[in-house]
Amino acid sequence: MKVNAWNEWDPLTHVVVGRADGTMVQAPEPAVVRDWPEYGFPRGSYGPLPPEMVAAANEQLDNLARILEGRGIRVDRPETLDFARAVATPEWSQASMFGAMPVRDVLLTVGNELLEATMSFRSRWFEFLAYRPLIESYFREDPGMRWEAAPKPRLTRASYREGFWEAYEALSEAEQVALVRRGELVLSEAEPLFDAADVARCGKDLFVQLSLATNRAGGRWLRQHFPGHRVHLVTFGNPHPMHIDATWVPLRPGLVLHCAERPAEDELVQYLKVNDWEIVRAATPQRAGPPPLSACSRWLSMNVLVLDPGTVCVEASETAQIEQLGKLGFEVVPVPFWDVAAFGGGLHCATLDVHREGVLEDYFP
Ligand code: ABU
Repeated sequence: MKVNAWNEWDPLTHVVVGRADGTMVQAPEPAVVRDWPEYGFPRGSYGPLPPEMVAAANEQLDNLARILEGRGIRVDRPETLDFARAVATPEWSQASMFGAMPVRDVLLTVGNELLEATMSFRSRWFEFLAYRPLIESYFREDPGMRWEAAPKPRLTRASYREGFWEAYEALSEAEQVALVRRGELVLSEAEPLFDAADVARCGKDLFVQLSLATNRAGGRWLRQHFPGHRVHLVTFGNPHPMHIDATWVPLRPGLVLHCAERPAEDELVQYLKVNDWEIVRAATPQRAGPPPLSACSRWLSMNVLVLDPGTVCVEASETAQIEQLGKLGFEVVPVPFWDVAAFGGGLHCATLDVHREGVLEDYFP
């Protein structure tokens, strides 16, 4: 058993798949208020996702685990916590936590290192505990593994821009995108904050999205932490950026899938082009809007899990995306996963690479 993964596409041999049990619509907090009145959660209310939704999501997560195991990939699962309980640090308290489905948000594998992200939601401060039994076992099994945790954030009022959401929702989309481009969203720069799912790994290059969960200080911390890498802080024309993996998805050396509704910066596009990378506009999703009770967008259609440079798992109902990837030369493994969306994402979000065969390479020489 070894921890090793340098990019998003090398042959996958060991993975963690999340669990839906106990997931909450988290209580309001400075970073986020999950108001979904149109989906049955009245404004200001919060609580556990309905049991029938949990059962349906777990069925699809278990099925993904079986599919991966059937391909000879070792699959581990986290231990869930009582996410309904209130949590506190000496500086704040929060009425509930969130869940243990989107493993990718919390943990980042870079080479032999497993890094626990800071996270930026109070409801997600303790989420790393769901993965600690696994991380401890990897640390025991692999003497070469490096176990790191980014500085635990304070998440006091100073970590958030006062009155951000009211002011932001009153802006036009163009004005919102201008703030996205400047990296001036809900998070202040008081301390480093990042979610692991804002990082796309391409060997020596790490692309880090500034978002509603990741600030410049978080990007700076990552740059200092990985001195052997080129860490690029990037933005996209998305007024609600939250994790890079439904916007900018490296599929194999020389090929990235991009959500054209969320334009990349010219500098990033040029960086890829001078290195002969192809940027492919992702197929239009089958659905017009986001899934019920989900904080994600319909672009979960491109939240794919690459098994090796020729094989990719795609949500089974996303037929246009399946067809496009087939034409790009991939064997596509269709995986029903839409019932998982409300629990924090798609196939990439729900998984964490523990081991991919391969070594550190420079794909942008
Ligand atoms: N957390 C991944 C999905 C984000 C999005 O829908 O853009």
